[in-house]
Amino acid sequence: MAPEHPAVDEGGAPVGRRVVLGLLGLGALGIVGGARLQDALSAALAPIQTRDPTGLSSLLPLGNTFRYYSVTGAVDEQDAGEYRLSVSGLVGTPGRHTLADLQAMPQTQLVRDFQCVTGWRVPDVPWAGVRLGHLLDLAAPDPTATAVRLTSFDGTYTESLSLEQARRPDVLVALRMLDAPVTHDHGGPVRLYVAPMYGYKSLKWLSGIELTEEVVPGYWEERGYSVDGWVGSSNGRDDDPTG
Ligand SMILES: Nc1nc2c(c(=O)[nH]1)N[C@H]1C(S)=C(S)[C@@H](COP(=O)(O)O)O[C@H]1N2
Ligand SMILES: [Mo]
Repeated sequence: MAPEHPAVDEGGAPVGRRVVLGLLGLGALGIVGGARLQDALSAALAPIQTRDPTGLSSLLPLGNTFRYYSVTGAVDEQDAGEYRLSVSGLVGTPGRHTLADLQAMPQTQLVRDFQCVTGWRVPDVPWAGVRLGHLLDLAAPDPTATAVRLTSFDGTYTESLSLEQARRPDVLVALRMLDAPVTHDHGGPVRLYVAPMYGYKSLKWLSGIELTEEVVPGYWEERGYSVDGWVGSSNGRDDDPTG
């Protein structure tokens, strides 16, 4: 069985243990009762699975839908007009981009799977946004920079990519997901989408891109996950990355 994310802050967890155990019982019935009961169960659970900081609902027979993850409790919504994305560190030209700035830049669209390391996967998700590489070009990294450190306005989560990974054409500063602006729960107004890697690399509520001398391991990487979170060839890593 796929590993669970290690224990997270359960401050925002509305899925109580009894609820989950009860639903697991229903899930067993669903296997007997067939697909229709599973559909009903998925519908009934929809409000719950959107708030699941523990990842426990991934044990339930929900089908291919996104789970909501946050290592912090509630994250304050960021007004689109107030949003800023800073680009700093070892750069010639630091940046401070508004959402409108980002929307005016060249947009890249991808249709790719999203796969959490705990085992759930959403196939063929439409994504759109600015290539991280484009923002790096604008910032003119110093020759001493080899990596980027990504920070979130949740105040806690961080991620990292080597400069080479960050410049891949399938790594987006995503403004859209599922054919709509990225919702708050999914990390909006702006999140990262690292198509060839597991979900934990796709930092939500993106607020900062910092150029660093070395890779600085991110939140889950400090807790045992691989810094290079490549998904197997199933997610297109070995295919044309622009496709
Ligand atoms: N800021 C922040 N970004 C995050 C996380 C998080 O807890 N906080 N969880 C990561 C993990 S483990 C996954 S699988 C995806 C889940 O994205 P979703 O909540 O849109 O389904 O977000 C990733 N980015
Ligand atoms: Mo994940």
